[in-house]
Amino acid sequence: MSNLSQPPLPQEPDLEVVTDDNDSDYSSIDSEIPLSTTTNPLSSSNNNTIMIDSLFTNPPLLHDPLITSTSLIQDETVSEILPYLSGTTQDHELFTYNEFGVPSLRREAHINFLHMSLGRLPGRFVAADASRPWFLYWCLSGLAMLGEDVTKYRDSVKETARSMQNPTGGFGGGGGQLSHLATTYAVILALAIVGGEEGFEVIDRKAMWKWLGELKQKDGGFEVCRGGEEDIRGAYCAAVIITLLDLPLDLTPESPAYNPSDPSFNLLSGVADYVRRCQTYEGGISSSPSAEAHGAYAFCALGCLSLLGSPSVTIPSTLNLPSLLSWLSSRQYAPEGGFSGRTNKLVDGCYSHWVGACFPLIEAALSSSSTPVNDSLFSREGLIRYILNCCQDETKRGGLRDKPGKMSDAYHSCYVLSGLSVGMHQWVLDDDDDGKGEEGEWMVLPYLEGEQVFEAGDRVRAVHPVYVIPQAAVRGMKGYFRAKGGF
Ligand code: FPP
Ligand code: K
Ligand code: ZN
Repeated sequence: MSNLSQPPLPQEPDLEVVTDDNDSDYSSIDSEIPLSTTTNPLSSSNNNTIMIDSLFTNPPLLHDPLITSTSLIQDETVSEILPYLSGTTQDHELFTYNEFGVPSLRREAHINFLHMSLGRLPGRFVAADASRPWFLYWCLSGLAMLGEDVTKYRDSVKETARSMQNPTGGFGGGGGQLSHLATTYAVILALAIVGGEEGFEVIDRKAMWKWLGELKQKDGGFEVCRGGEEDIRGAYCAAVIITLLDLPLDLTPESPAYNPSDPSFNLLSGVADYVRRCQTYEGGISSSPSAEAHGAYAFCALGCLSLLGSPSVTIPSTLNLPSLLSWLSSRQYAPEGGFSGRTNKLVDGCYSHWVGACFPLIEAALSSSSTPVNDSLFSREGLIRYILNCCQDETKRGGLRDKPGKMSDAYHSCYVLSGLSVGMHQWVLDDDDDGKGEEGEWMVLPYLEGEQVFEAGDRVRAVHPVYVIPQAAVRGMKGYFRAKGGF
């Protein structure tokens, strides 16, 4: 069935075959899966061989004999994914494979998909869909990572933002909708990505500052909208908004967090304590104290802490770092190579970002000097294999997806590409903490240690490890509002 430009996988494993005594444990795994294709590129004299470590071509060596609906769906997922990882499914012209059995990035197809997804938006017109700001952000961020110039969207983003802003502060999901921290975060990031002072000037910073004060709670956290739930997304989005817009931190008496006997309590006070209370017994982070740990909230926690001060100070002093790192590491599965969002759940391409992007922040937390951590804390090869082999749409449609069998969408396109960028780069924080909650200078390099299983031309552009937009976009917006000063 294989019609690859590269030779097919060997029928017989040419090195050691790893088998398990108890074959019945694999009863639900498709028997067509190749047992082993381990080849060592250095010792291989056979250039007909595709080099894929057996870690990525075999079911897991350890298999819990307890069969549950959870274990069955996990087994099914593995048997569906293994042929993709071996490069034996995508057998048409849309994919070309290298000697590592990794297909190239379908850059043009993904670019077209994201432009199309943006094109379906009615630009300047008010829309009823509350996730419209998210679509703007996902598409623009994805296009930027793929190297596209998105400045042509300046006017439509500006007008869309204008239609979504409320005079009482913040942005709703569409005209007339209640302001929400998540939609406000997405609109501001979209404005930053396309850039341009006219767009920045749409933001009513004074109303934004007042509104954030109304959302701030005494326990340090933020409600996501007035009268809405308080969770760690709120804390991360608020920290992003405050720092990008260079807002003052003072609270006025209208804020539920205002304390006349402690006038120093401000917008960022108590945020770290709130984040601390979200770490669970598993080591991961939950949406709010006493909920289930999930990767999306781990990123919110680490991103938020990285904006409160130097991550080398704020992260270890707030969280149990060894147990968080253990939990994050447990999110990466083999043979899949990708990450799951929580314990006993399936891999999903979007966690390439939510979990993957935690690692540069953990690295920054671990390094007290600007010496890079050269040993990767996760398998970059596994992540890149999962993304390029399993998360690319296999039709003309383009776009990226959760896993084989799922449709591509803008959300997964954005976060799969962001995860790919994490896998391909190394971040170093030049940590010069001035104690004022200002971040140091993040510097990025291509990650060149170990095996490079992808083609050099497939490297995507890096995005800022905390704001998840291009670094130039962060500098542009921060610089503009810092120079402008007050309201
Ligand atoms: C579970 O979905 C997903 C969650 C519990 C969290 C989702 C939150 C985010 C993706 C982002 C939040 C961040 C910001 C900045 C707004 P599921 O049960 O469908 O998936 P699962 O089985 O993989 O857990
Ligand atoms: K999911
Ligand atoms: Zn997903």
